[in-house]
Amino acid sequence: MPPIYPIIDDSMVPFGRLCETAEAIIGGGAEILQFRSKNLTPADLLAVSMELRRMTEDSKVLFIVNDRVDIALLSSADGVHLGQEDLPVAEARRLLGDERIIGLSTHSVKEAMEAGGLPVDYISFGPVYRTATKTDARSPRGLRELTTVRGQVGLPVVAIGGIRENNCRLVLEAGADSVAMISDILSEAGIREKLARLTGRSLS
Ligand code: 3NM
Repeated sequence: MPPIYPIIDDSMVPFGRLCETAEAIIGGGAEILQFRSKNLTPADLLAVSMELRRMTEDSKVLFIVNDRVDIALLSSADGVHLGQEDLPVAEARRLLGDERIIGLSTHSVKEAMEAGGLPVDYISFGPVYRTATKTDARSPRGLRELTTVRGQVGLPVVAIGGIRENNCRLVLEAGADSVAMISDILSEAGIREKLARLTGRSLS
């Protein structure tokens, strides 16, 4: 699992700037990119996903679609990230086959341990810190619970929720294999430079 896991959320990026945002994230050295949309029509969601697939493929970046197994398949994404209320993982796996990546959101030690018995490739765990990005996010779990999850679950753990450039090292040290970030990456100009600092990639 790449240590930095950027997510483009269409509630934070105007429709017309989704692709240039992806370009900056890829140009900064990201190795994985998730597209999360709660607002687009299925037609727009597919069109944007196909374009992001094209861009990520050219750069050998893994492309993950949030929630939507159909869009992941139609856009030839590398995988899908599912929430607890999305399609059951076993059914998603039937549609996606064995090669594609499935990630599953978890929000407690119990959910994380249950995921250990499911056909998923990684779990996310969060919110680690308070976040305003996910309106229905639970209360923060903190680093100690993250470390417990790390110790109990054999799958790669992607920490999420309130993670920023200035606290991501602590989260990785607490046991996360990867840190997912939305607002800290998307909320300011200089996305390419931020990614380059996070990934340790020097820009030419
Ligand atoms: N899932 P930011 S927290 C999409 O707890 C999402 O599963 C969460 O955004 C979870 O990096 C979250 O801006 C929002 O805090 C993360």
